[in-house]
Amino acid sequence: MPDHLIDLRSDTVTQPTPQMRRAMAEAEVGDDVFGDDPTVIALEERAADLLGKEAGLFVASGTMGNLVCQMAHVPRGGEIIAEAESHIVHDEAAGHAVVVGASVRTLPARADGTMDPAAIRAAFRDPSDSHEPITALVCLENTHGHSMGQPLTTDYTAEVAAIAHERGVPLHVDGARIFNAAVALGVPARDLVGAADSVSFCLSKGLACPVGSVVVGAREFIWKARRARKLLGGGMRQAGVIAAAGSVALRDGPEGMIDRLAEDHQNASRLAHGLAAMPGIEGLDPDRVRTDFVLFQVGPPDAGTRPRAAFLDALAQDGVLMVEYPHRQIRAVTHHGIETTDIERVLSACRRALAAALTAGVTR
Ligand code: TLP
Repeated sequence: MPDHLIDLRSDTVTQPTPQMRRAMAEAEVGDDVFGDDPTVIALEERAADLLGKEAGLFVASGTMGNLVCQMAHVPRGGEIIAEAESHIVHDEAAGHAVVVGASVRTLPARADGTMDPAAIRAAFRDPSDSHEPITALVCLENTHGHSMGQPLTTDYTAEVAAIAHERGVPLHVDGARIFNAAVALGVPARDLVGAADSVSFCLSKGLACPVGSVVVGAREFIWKARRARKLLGGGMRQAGVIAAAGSVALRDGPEGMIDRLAEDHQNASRLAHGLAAMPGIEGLDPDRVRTDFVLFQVGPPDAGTRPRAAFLDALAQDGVLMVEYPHRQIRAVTHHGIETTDIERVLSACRRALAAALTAGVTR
Protein backbone atom coordinates (compact mmCIF):
# COMPACT_ATOMS: atom_id res chain seq x y z
CA MET A 1 0.00 0.00 0.00
CA PRO A 2 1.39 3.46 -0.88
CA ASP A 3 2.51 5.85 1.87
CA HIS A 4 -0.23 8.43 1.30
CA LEU A 5 -3.66 8.59 -0.27
CA ILE A 6 -4.09 10.77 -3.35
CA ASP A 7 -7.69 11.92 -3.19
CA LEU A 8 -8.95 13.34 -6.48
CA ARG A 9 -12.67 12.83 -5.79
CA SER A 10 -13.23 16.58 -5.51
CA ASP A 11 -11.53 19.85 -4.67
CA THR A 12 -13.66 19.78 -1.50
CA VAL A 13 -11.33 17.28 0.20
CA THR A 14 -8.61 19.83 0.92
CA GLN A 15 -7.15 20.48 4.38
CA PRO A 16 -6.95 24.02 5.78
CA THR A 17 -3.50 25.60 5.61
CA PRO A 18 -1.51 26.31 8.83
CA GLN A 19 -2.26 30.04 8.34
CA MET A 20 -5.98 29.25 8.19
CA ARG A 21 -5.84 27.15 11.34
CA ARG A 22 -3.99 29.94 13.15
CA ALA A 23 -6.45 32.58 11.93
CA MET A 24 -9.35 30.42 13.06
CA ALA A 25 -7.86 29.89 16.52
CA GLU A 26 -7.21 33.60 16.96
CA ALA A 27 -10.35 35.00 15.29
CA GLU A 28 -12.08 37.88 16.98
CA VAL A 29 -15.76 36.90 17.05
CA GLY A 30 -19.20 38.32 17.81
CA ASP A 31 -22.73 37.13 17.17
CA ASP A 32 -23.30 37.09 13.43
CA VAL A 33 -27.10 36.88 13.74
CA PHE A 34 -26.88 40.25 15.51
CA GLY A 35 -24.59 41.27 12.65
CA ASP A 36 -21.61 42.05 14.88
CA ASP A 37 -19.04 39.36 14.18
CA PRO A 38 -16.09 41.43 12.92
CA THR A 39 -14.40 38.47 11.23
CA VAL A 40 -17.54 37.58 9.27
CA ILE A 41 -18.04 41.22 8.33
CA ALA A 42 -14.44 41.46 7.09
CA LEU A 43 -14.87 38.33 4.94
CA GLU A 44 -18.15 39.56 3.46
CA GLU A 45 -16.63 42.95 2.63
CA ARG A 46 -13.55 41.39 1.04
CA ALA A 47 -15.69 39.00 -1.04
CA ALA A 48 -17.98 41.81 -2.22
CA ASP A 49 -14.96 43.91 -3.16
CA LEU A 50 -13.26 41.08 -5.08
CA LEU A 51 -16.45 40.47 -7.07
CA GLY A 52 -17.36 44.13 -7.54
CA LYS A 53 -20.66 44.00 -5.64
CA GLU A 54 -22.11 46.14 -2.84
CA ALA A 55 -22.39 43.50 -0.13
CA GLY A 56 -21.77 39.89 0.84
CA LEU A 57 -23.31 37.18 3.00
CA PHE A 58 -21.43 34.26 4.56
CA VAL A 59 -23.36 30.99 4.25
CA ALA A 60 -22.74 27.40 5.27
CA SER A 61 -22.34 25.86 1.81
CA GLY A 62 -22.58 26.35 -1.92
CA THR A 63 -25.98 24.71 -1.89
CA MET A 64 -27.22 27.17 0.72
CA GLY A 65 -25.68 30.03 -1.27
CA ASN A 66 -27.57 29.07 -4.41
CA LEU A 67 -30.74 28.45 -2.42
CA VAL A 68 -30.81 31.83 -0.63
CA CYS A 69 -30.20 33.54 -3.99
CA GLN A 70 -33.11 31.70 -5.58
CA MET A 71 -35.30 32.52 -2.56
CA ALA A 72 -34.36 36.19 -2.77
CA HIS A 73 -34.97 36.45 -6.51
CA VAL A 74 -37.84 34.08 -7.29
CA PRO A 75 -41.49 34.22 -6.09
CA ARG A 76 -43.41 30.98 -5.53
CA GLY A 77 -44.65 29.72 -8.87
CA GLY A 78 -41.78 31.42 -10.64
CA GLU A 79 -39.53 29.62 -13.10
CA ILE A 80 -35.77 29.43 -13.37
CA ILE A 81 -33.91 28.97 -16.64
CA ALA A 82 -30.83 26.85 -16.01
CA GLU A 83 -28.56 24.35 -17.67
CA ALA A 84 -29.91 20.79 -17.47
CA GLU A 85 -26.92 19.28 -15.67
CA SER A 86 -25.99 22.31 -13.60
CA HIS A 87 -25.53 21.80 -9.87
CA ILE A 88 -28.70 23.77 -9.10
CA VAL A 89 -30.77 21.42 -11.26
CA HIS A 90 -28.92 18.15 -10.83
CA ASP A 91 -27.28 18.13 -7.41
CA GLU A 92 -29.22 20.21 -4.88
CA ALA A 93 -32.01 17.80 -3.97
CA ALA A 94 -34.56 19.90 -5.89
CA GLY A 95 -34.30 22.82 -3.46
CA HIS A 96 -35.73 25.03 -6.20
CA ALA A 97 -38.96 23.01 -6.05
CA VAL A 98 -39.08 22.04 -2.38
CA VAL A 99 -38.04 25.32 -0.79
CA VAL A 100 -38.35 28.04 -3.43
CA GLY A 101 -41.55 26.68 -5.00
CA ALA A 102 -40.16 27.25 -8.47
CA SER A 103 -40.05 25.17 -11.63
CA VAL A 104 -36.94 24.95 -13.76
CA ARG A 105 -36.79 25.22 -17.51
CA THR A 106 -33.66 23.38 -18.49
CA LEU A 107 -31.48 23.86 -21.55
CA PRO A 108 -28.58 21.70 -22.68
CA ALA A 109 -24.99 22.84 -22.43
CA ARG A 110 -22.73 23.03 -25.44
CA ALA A 111 -19.19 21.65 -25.29
CA ASP A 112 -17.90 24.98 -23.95
CA GLY A 113 -20.34 24.89 -21.01
CA THR A 114 -22.60 27.61 -22.42
CA MET A 115 -26.29 27.44 -23.24
CA ASP A 116 -27.21 28.79 -26.67
CA PRO A 117 -28.29 32.44 -26.16
CA ALA A 118 -31.06 32.00 -28.75
CA ALA A 119 -32.39 29.06 -26.73
CA ILE A 120 -32.27 31.15 -23.55
CA ARG A 121 -34.23 33.89 -25.31
CA ALA A 122 -36.80 31.35 -26.48
CA ALA A 123 -37.12 29.78 -23.01
CA PHE A 124 -38.73 32.86 -21.44
CA ARG A 125 -42.42 32.39 -20.73
CA ASP A 126 -45.14 34.71 -21.96
CA PRO A 127 -45.99 36.84 -18.89
CA SER A 128 -49.36 37.80 -20.41
CA ASP A 129 -50.51 34.16 -20.49
CA SER A 130 -52.11 33.23 -17.16
CA HIS A 131 -51.43 29.52 -17.76
CA GLU A 132 -47.68 29.81 -17.71
CA PRO A 133 -45.19 30.11 -14.86
CA ILE A 134 -43.41 33.43 -14.66
CA THR A 135 -39.77 33.38 -15.67
CA ALA A 136 -38.05 34.91 -12.67
CA LEU A 137 -34.35 34.01 -12.84
CA VAL A 138 -31.62 32.89 -15.23
CA CYS A 139 -28.72 30.88 -13.77
CA LEU A 140 -25.26 30.23 -15.13
CA GLU A 141 -22.61 27.97 -13.60
CA ASN A 142 -19.02 29.19 -13.82
CA THR A 143 -16.94 27.09 -14.08
CA HIS A 144 -19.40 24.67 -15.62
CA GLY A 145 -18.84 21.27 -14.04
CA HIS A 146 -20.45 18.86 -16.45
CA SER A 147 -18.57 20.24 -19.45
CA MET A 148 -15.34 19.40 -17.60
CA GLY A 149 -15.03 22.67 -15.75
CA GLN A 150 -15.16 25.05 -18.70
CA PRO A 151 -14.80 28.72 -17.71
CA LEU A 152 -17.55 31.01 -19.07
CA THR A 153 -16.27 34.30 -20.42
CA THR A 154 -17.11 37.89 -19.48
CA ASP A 155 -18.70 38.46 -22.89
CA TYR A 156 -20.92 35.39 -22.67
CA THR A 157 -22.07 36.31 -19.15
CA ALA A 158 -22.81 39.86 -20.28
CA GLU A 159 -24.76 38.56 -23.29
CA VAL A 160 -26.94 36.33 -21.10
CA ALA A 161 -27.41 39.12 -18.55
CA ALA A 162 -28.59 41.44 -21.33
CA ILE A 163 -31.15 38.86 -22.50
CA ALA A 164 -32.45 38.47 -18.93
CA HIS A 165 -32.40 42.17 -18.07
CA GLU A 166 -34.31 43.10 -21.25
CA ARG A 167 -37.17 41.14 -19.67
CA GLY A 168 -36.64 42.48 -16.17
CA VAL A 169 -35.24 39.16 -14.93
CA PRO A 170 -32.04 38.90 -12.82
CA LEU A 171 -29.02 36.72 -13.55
CA HIS A 172 -27.50 34.52 -10.85
CA VAL A 173 -24.08 32.95 -11.29
CA ASP A 174 -23.35 29.76 -9.39
CA GLY A 175 -19.69 30.65 -9.15
CA ALA A 176 -18.73 27.78 -6.85
CA ARG A 177 -15.43 27.82 -8.78
CA ILE A 178 -15.51 31.40 -10.11
CA PHE A 179 -11.87 31.99 -9.17
CA ASN A 180 -10.85 28.93 -11.18
CA ALA A 181 -12.61 30.56 -14.14
CA ALA A 182 -10.93 33.91 -13.50
CA VAL A 183 -7.47 32.34 -13.26
CA ALA A 184 -8.03 30.17 -16.36
CA LEU A 185 -9.17 33.12 -18.44
CA GLY A 186 -6.66 35.58 -16.96
CA VAL A 187 -9.50 37.99 -16.12
CA PRO A 188 -10.32 39.58 -12.72
CA ALA A 189 -13.28 37.74 -11.15
CA ARG A 190 -15.15 41.03 -10.77
CA ASP A 191 -15.11 41.47 -14.56
CA LEU A 192 -16.43 37.95 -15.12
CA VAL A 193 -19.49 38.59 -12.96
CA GLY A 194 -19.86 42.32 -13.60
CA ALA A 195 -23.18 41.81 -15.39
CA ALA A 196 -24.62 39.34 -12.86
CA ASP A 197 -27.07 40.36 -10.13
CA SER A 198 -25.88 37.74 -7.67
CA VAL A 199 -22.98 35.35 -7.33
CA SER A 200 -22.38 32.50 -4.92
CA PHE A 201 -18.85 31.15 -4.57
CA CYS A 202 -17.34 28.41 -2.44
CA LEU A 203 -14.48 28.82 0.00
CA SER A 204 -14.51 25.08 0.67
CA LYS A 205 -13.46 23.92 -2.80
CA GLY A 206 -10.21 24.92 -4.53
CA LEU A 207 -9.69 27.70 -1.97
CA ALA A 208 -9.07 25.00 0.66
CA CYS A 209 -11.21 26.33 3.51
CA PRO A 210 -12.96 23.83 5.76
CA VAL A 211 -16.44 25.33 5.50
CA GLY A 212 -18.42 28.02 3.76
CA SER A 213 -19.49 30.01 0.76
CA VAL A 214 -20.19 33.68 0.19
CA VAL A 215 -23.08 35.25 -1.71
CA VAL A 216 -22.58 38.72 -3.15
CA GLY A 217 -24.89 41.25 -4.79
CA ALA A 218 -26.62 44.60 -4.24
CA ARG A 219 -27.25 45.63 -0.62
CA GLU A 220 -31.03 45.24 -0.90
CA PHE A 221 -30.67 41.79 -2.45
CA ILE A 222 -28.28 40.70 0.31
CA TRP A 223 -30.83 41.75 2.92
CA LYS A 224 -33.37 39.39 1.31
CA ALA A 225 -30.76 36.64 1.12
CA ARG A 226 -29.97 37.17 4.82
CA ARG A 227 -33.64 36.64 5.69
CA ALA A 228 -33.69 33.52 3.51
CA ARG A 229 -30.59 32.24 5.30
CA LYS A 230 -32.38 32.74 8.64
CA LEU A 231 -35.41 30.83 7.36
CA LEU A 232 -33.17 27.92 6.43
CA GLY A 233 -31.61 27.85 9.88
CA GLY A 234 -28.34 29.10 8.47
CA GLY A 235 -27.88 32.03 10.86
CA MET A 236 -24.71 31.10 12.76
CA ARG A 237 -23.42 32.82 15.88
CA GLN A 238 -19.62 33.07 16.47
CA ALA A 239 -19.18 32.22 12.80
CA GLY A 240 -15.96 34.22 12.63
CA VAL A 241 -14.21 31.04 13.75
CA ILE A 242 -14.86 29.56 10.30
CA ALA A 243 -15.01 32.81 8.32
CA ALA A 244 -11.41 33.53 9.37
CA ALA A 245 -10.14 30.79 7.07
CA GLY A 246 -12.02 32.41 4.18
CA SER A 247 -10.31 35.74 4.73
CA VAL A 248 -6.92 33.99 4.57
CA ALA A 249 -7.93 32.27 1.32
CA LEU A 250 -8.95 35.59 -0.26
CA ARG A 251 -5.73 37.42 0.72
CA ASP A 252 -3.35 38.77 -1.89
CA GLY A 253 0.11 37.29 -1.61
CA PRO A 254 1.47 33.85 -0.79
CA GLU A 255 -1.05 32.96 1.95
CA GLY A 256 -3.97 33.55 -0.41
CA MET A 257 -5.39 30.64 -2.38
CA ILE A 258 -6.60 32.27 -5.60
CA ASP A 259 -3.46 32.69 -7.70
CA ARG A 260 -2.23 29.18 -6.92
CA LEU A 261 -5.29 27.68 -8.66
CA ALA A 262 -3.16 27.90 -11.82
CA GLU A 263 -1.07 25.01 -10.40
CA ASP A 264 -4.21 22.87 -10.08
CA HIS A 265 -5.09 23.62 -13.69
CA GLN A 266 -1.59 22.65 -14.85
CA ASN A 267 -1.77 19.42 -12.88
CA ALA A 268 -5.20 18.62 -14.34
CA SER A 269 -3.84 19.21 -17.83
CA ARG A 270 -0.80 17.02 -17.12
CA LEU A 271 -3.06 14.27 -15.81
CA ALA A 272 -5.37 14.52 -18.84
CA HIS A 273 -2.52 14.37 -21.36
CA GLY A 274 -1.10 11.30 -19.63
CA LEU A 275 -4.49 9.58 -19.46
CA ALA A 276 -5.47 10.36 -23.04
CA ALA A 277 -2.33 8.59 -24.28
CA MET A 278 -3.40 5.30 -22.64
CA PRO A 279 -5.30 2.78 -24.78
CA GLY A 280 -8.68 2.11 -23.15
CA ILE A 281 -9.25 5.69 -21.93
CA GLU A 282 -12.13 7.13 -23.95
CA GLY A 283 -13.93 10.44 -24.34
CA LEU A 284 -11.06 12.64 -23.21
CA ASP A 285 -9.65 15.46 -25.32
CA PRO A 286 -6.90 16.77 -23.01
CA ASP A 287 -6.86 20.14 -24.76
CA ARG A 288 -10.35 20.75 -23.36
CA VAL A 289 -9.03 20.72 -19.78
CA ARG A 290 -9.11 24.39 -18.80
CA THR A 291 -9.43 24.23 -15.02
CA ASP A 292 -9.22 21.53 -12.32
CA PHE A 293 -11.65 18.90 -13.70
CA VAL A 294 -10.69 15.85 -15.75
CA LEU A 295 -13.59 13.70 -17.03
CA PHE A 296 -13.09 10.48 -18.96
CA GLN A 297 -14.52 7.04 -19.68
CA VAL A 298 -12.97 3.62 -19.45
CA GLY A 299 -13.54 1.10 -22.22
CA PRO A 300 -15.89 1.31 -25.19
CA PRO A 301 -19.55 2.44 -24.82
CA ASP A 302 -20.91 -1.11 -25.20
CA ALA A 303 -18.87 -2.30 -22.20
CA GLY A 304 -21.37 -0.79 -19.70
CA THR A 305 -20.20 0.44 -16.31
CA ARG A 306 -18.27 -2.63 -15.12
CA PRO A 307 -14.92 -1.45 -16.46
CA ARG A 308 -15.44 1.83 -14.60
CA ALA A 309 -16.19 0.06 -11.32
CA ALA A 310 -13.19 -2.22 -11.76
CA PHE A 311 -10.96 0.75 -12.63
CA LEU A 312 -12.03 2.74 -9.55
CA ASP A 313 -11.61 -0.28 -7.27
CA ALA A 314 -8.14 -1.04 -8.58
CA LEU A 315 -7.14 2.62 -8.25
CA ALA A 316 -8.38 2.75 -4.66
CA GLN A 317 -6.29 -0.33 -3.82
CA ASP A 318 -3.34 1.63 -5.13
CA GLY A 319 -4.19 4.61 -2.89
CA VAL A 320 -5.77 6.84 -5.57
CA LEU A 321 -9.39 8.00 -5.30
CA MET A 322 -11.58 9.26 -8.16
CA VAL A 323 -15.41 9.22 -8.45
CA GLU A 324 -18.15 8.12 -10.79
CA TYR A 325 -19.69 10.91 -12.82
CA PRO A 326 -22.77 10.87 -15.09
CA HIS A 327 -22.63 9.39 -18.60
CA ARG A 328 -20.32 6.51 -17.66
CA GLN A 329 -17.63 9.03 -16.81
CA ILE A 330 -15.03 9.18 -14.07
CA ARG A 331 -14.06 12.50 -12.49
CA ALA A 332 -10.65 13.48 -11.14
CA VAL A 333 -10.22 16.95 -9.62
CA THR A 334 -6.87 18.50 -8.74
CA HIS A 335 -6.49 20.80 -5.73
CA HIS A 336 -4.25 22.23 -3.03
CA GLY A 337 -2.16 19.40 -1.60
CA ILE A 338 -1.81 17.56 -4.91
CA GLU A 339 1.69 18.04 -6.25
CA THR A 340 3.05 17.47 -9.74
CA THR A 341 4.89 14.40 -8.46
CA ASP A 342 1.54 12.97 -7.32
CA ILE A 343 0.29 13.17 -10.91
CA GLU A 344 3.06 10.81 -11.99
CA ARG A 345 1.99 8.35 -9.30
CA VAL A 346 -1.66 8.68 -10.36
CA LEU A 347 -0.75 7.94 -13.98
CA SER A 348 1.17 4.81 -12.99
CA ALA A 349 -1.79 3.65 -10.88
CA CYS A 350 -4.15 4.34 -13.81
CA ARG A 351 -2.01 2.18 -16.11
CA ARG A 352 -2.31 -0.74 -13.67
CA ALA A 353 -6.03 -0.11 -13.05
CA LEU A 354 -6.76 -0.06 -16.77
CA ALA A 355 -5.56 -3.61 -17.13
CA ALA A 356 -8.07 -4.68 -14.45
CA ALA A 357 -10.83 -2.56 -15.99
CA LEU A 358 -10.44 -3.83 -19.50
CA THR A 359 -10.46 -7.42 -18.29
CA ALA A 360 -13.73 -6.66 -16.42
CA GLY A 361 -15.16 -5.25 -19.65
CA VAL A 362 -14.29 -8.36 -21.63
CA THR A 363 -15.63 -10.75 -19.04
CA ARG A 364 -18.86 -8.92 -18.22
N1 TLP B 1 -20.13 20.23 -5.91
C1 TLP B 1 -19.65 19.00 -5.32
C2 TLP B 1 -20.71 17.90 -5.40
O1 TLP B 1 -21.90 18.32 -4.84
C3 TLP B 1 -20.97 17.42 -6.79
C4 TLP B 1 -18.38 18.57 -6.05
O2 TLP B 1 -17.71 17.71 -5.50
O3 TLP B 1 -18.10 19.09 -7.14
N2 TLP B 1 -22.24 24.55 -7.27
C5 TLP B 1 -21.36 23.77 -7.89
C6 TLP B 1 -21.01 24.06 -9.31
C7 TLP B 1 -20.78 22.69 -7.23
O4 TLP B 1 -19.92 21.91 -7.87
C8 TLP B 1 -21.12 22.46 -5.88
C9 TLP B 1 -20.55 21.28 -5.12
C10 TLP B 1 -22.04 23.31 -5.26
C11 TLP B 1 -22.59 24.36 -5.99
C12 TLP B 1 -22.52 23.10 -3.86
O5 TLP B 1 -21.54 23.29 -2.91
P1 TLP B 1 -21.65 22.60 -1.46
O6 TLP B 1 -21.14 21.21 -1.62
O7 TLP B 1 -20.77 23.46 -0.60
O8 TLP B 1 -23.07 22.65 -1.03
